[in-house]
Amino acid sequence: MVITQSKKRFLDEIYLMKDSNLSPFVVKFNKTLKELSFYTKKSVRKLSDLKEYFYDENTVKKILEKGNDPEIYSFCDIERPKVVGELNLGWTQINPGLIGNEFYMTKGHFHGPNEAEIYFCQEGEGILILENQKTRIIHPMYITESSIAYISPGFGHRVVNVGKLPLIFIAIYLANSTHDYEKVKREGFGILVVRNQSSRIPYKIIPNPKRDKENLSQILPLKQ
Ligand code: M6P
Ligand code: ZN
Repeated sequence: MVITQSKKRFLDEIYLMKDSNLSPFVVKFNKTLKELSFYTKKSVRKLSDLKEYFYDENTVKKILEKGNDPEIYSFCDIERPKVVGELNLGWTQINPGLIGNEFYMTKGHFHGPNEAEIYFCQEGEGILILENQKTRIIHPMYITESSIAYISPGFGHRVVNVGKLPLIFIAIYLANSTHDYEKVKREGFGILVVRNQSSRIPYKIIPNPKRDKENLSQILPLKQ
């Protein structure tokens, strides 16, 4: 059966009219367990899940061949029904570490063209990579405790932990949004965030050599 957009919208509205579907709630971050006090889904991403995402494929291979598979990040989501008007809540912890010269990071993804998101950084230090899907312009943003980032629709996003401690952030996104990983898996983002041993600042941003020349992105200065 084909459900048209207007039928879907109508069904969503019916859903939202039912009070029983909309019980409000408060959730707490449990510092000891390092997770939310309740969630509908918990995911752990290890190096083996991110094989295609780190630049230095040889180092990835060597680490895995030695039988190591470090946890890069984990996240808990409270997933609400996929209807217009509902929001999901995500909590993510990225561990500190490096694969070759590249810092631990999320896979990163693109949502649909009309789907925004908000990230709230609770602790740690990171770079939020935002890439405009149409223009390919890269907007790198420095985030730390209490930073709140608005991710406009159409911007792919990845978080990189450049600190010595875990980086924790909260995400609020549309419950009916879609996550597209294929594009990131294929070509990565336009920049890499790598260790910088010759400066007081321990990281630097470099263009992603895997992007072919025609697809090179314009990189804006880091927004503090
Ligand atoms: C945040 C949100 C989630 C996302 C998660 C991990 O919690 O943006 O939607 O799934 O981070 O990031 P990724 O999906 O890129 O692995
Ligand atoms: Zn997202």
